[in-house]
Amino acid sequence: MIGSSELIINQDGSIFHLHLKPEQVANQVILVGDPGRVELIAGFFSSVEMKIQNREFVSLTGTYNNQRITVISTGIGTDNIDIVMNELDALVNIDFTTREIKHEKRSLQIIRIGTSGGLQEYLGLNSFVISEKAIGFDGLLNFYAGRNRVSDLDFETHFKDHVNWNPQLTTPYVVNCSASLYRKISHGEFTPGVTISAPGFYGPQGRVLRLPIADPEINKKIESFNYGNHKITNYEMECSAIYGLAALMGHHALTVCLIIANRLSKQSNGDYHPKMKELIKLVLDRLTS
Ligand code: R1P
Repeated sequence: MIGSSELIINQDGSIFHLHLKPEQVANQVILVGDPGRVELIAGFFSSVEMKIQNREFVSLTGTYNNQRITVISTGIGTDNIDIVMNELDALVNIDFTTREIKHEKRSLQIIRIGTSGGLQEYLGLNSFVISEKAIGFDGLLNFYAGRNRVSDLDFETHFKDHVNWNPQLTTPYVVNCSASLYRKISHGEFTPGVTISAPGFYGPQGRVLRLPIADPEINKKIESFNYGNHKITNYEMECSAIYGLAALMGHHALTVCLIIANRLSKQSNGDYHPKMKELIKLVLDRLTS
């Protein structure tokens, strides 16, 4: 039995942060960083059965193409992903009455639709990237047993050697998307890539405003890195933890991002919402086809 300090259930039967109840979670889940993006997605739904908000976590379950989908905003960062993934998994795989892990596990299909900064010249503004792999600069997965089972250790070693990884930083981990979700979503419009999830927006992604960063050459080294035919394509802040925790928990996960800034050309697209709507529609159609 899992104690009430470890799995906190609110008085109404909902889980601590998300405020969701078990029956409110669909098998298909879309995660977004920005709480405002939840309504943008719901705008495509034929019906909405529930919406709930606590802190930055806005959750909504509705129907698209006759299929039930839950949309959740995670806010920014892998620390929030730890909460969202663990609570989602608890909602479907732990019995809230007995507080025991269920024998029969439910496996969710989880797609993150995010925004991101491009790290290759060929990845222009407004392009759609699909993350085949994610490199976690954030360190979250290092806290979990089984981390080495789901991380590509050879890729890790090559990457650390290539960039001369600073040992004062947490070791990066390298995790994969779900092959079945990738096959379902990734054709035509998407550029496949490797995504770095950083534990910050400025220094951890090599941005300098007033503070110099520890390794001013880091983005150049990242840009020139190859592993087989893989190149690192983009920075964002959540994908690594979603892939890593999904792999450990037995869920399927995929991240697609709209490139709203290119770090090499130093350009950004302030008005990315029309393109984001296009990406959302594309993902909803392919997910439910
Ligand atoms: C930073 O501005 C935020 O935008 C990106 C990053 O991953 C981070 O969460 O994604 P979202 O647009 O999904 O929030």
